[in-house]
Amino acid sequence: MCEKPGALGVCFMVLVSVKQEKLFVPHGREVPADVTEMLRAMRTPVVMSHVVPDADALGSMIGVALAMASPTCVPKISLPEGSVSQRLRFLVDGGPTPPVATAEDFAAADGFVALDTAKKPRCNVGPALKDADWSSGRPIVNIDHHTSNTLFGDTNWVVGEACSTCEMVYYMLVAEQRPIDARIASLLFAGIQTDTIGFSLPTAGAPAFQAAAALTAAGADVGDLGERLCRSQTKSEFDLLRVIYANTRTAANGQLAYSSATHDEISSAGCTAADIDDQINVPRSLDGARLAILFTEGTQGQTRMNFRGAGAVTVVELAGEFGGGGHSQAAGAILDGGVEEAMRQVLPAAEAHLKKFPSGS
Ligand SMILES: [Mn+2]
Repeated sequence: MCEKPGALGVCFMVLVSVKQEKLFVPHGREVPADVTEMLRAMRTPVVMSHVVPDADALGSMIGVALAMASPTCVPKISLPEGSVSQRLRFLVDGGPTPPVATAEDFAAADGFVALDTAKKPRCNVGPALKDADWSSGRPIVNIDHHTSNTLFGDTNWVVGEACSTCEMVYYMLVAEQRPIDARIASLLFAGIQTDTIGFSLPTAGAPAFQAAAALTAAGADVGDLGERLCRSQTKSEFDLLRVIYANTRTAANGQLAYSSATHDEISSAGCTAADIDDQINVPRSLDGARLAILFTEGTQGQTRMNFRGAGAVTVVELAGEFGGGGHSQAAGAILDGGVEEAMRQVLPAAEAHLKKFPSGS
């Protein structure tokens, strides 16, 4: 292409302009001006995500905190002891991560950034602050892609069509012309990769692939992330999966698939509440299942339900019946009591809910 020495300069310019051209924000992913302004005004923010943080929560939280850090802004992250799963620990430890906020940091913060969190009580602020008015009048910027988001921030940027919060954060950094280094690229890629289950959900639209391609070009370590996220089960996670497979049942002619793990089963496997998340994919993967539910008693006396819908079946309304929320086809809720009790309440409601979606839809 560039055999003539004189053509080198031209070639270089073409490459540079192509690179710049690629970095555009697609329609529907524009960050509102008040979000940008509020973030810019913060000097000592605490950046947080949801309880039982997944890769999207951790990636967007650490990514935003790293991107905000400057000589005039010192962000801390909210990550209470024991809240990160064994599998995702590497996202926190695998590179520079802003310091974890102490109680003093919460008190001294001049604002808060909540990522991937649908409602304020789900913010991962730890047991001491959970029921307290931890923001007490200071601004909250709320950035999320859950359709059930309650808009609890002082400014809210919620894009239900975005595949992940990490996708939104990527476009925010592009709009802001903030540099994206390899660490931030890997964190954001991890959220996009996992929230789309390896780019296999309908939420993986062109903006997701565009962001993923640019993050790969910016240094996201796709192979390492794949190895750690998809092919690195610890023995205890593996043992828990064995339980989930063994406990899987079907109802409604196979259209409803569900499984469970009691508190004893979870701790006997060597796992904790923090390790429960994508095991819902076990009942969800059964051929013919249009609605999948996972019941887990990670915290003694509380049963968490993960709901997934396939085809035309949405589940956010079903989760809402039990005080939960989420995305249209991936949602959750928590009930007091053990697994058996939760099943008694939820399974009949799930069968009734399924009837709203004629088979074949
Ligand atoms: Mn998410």
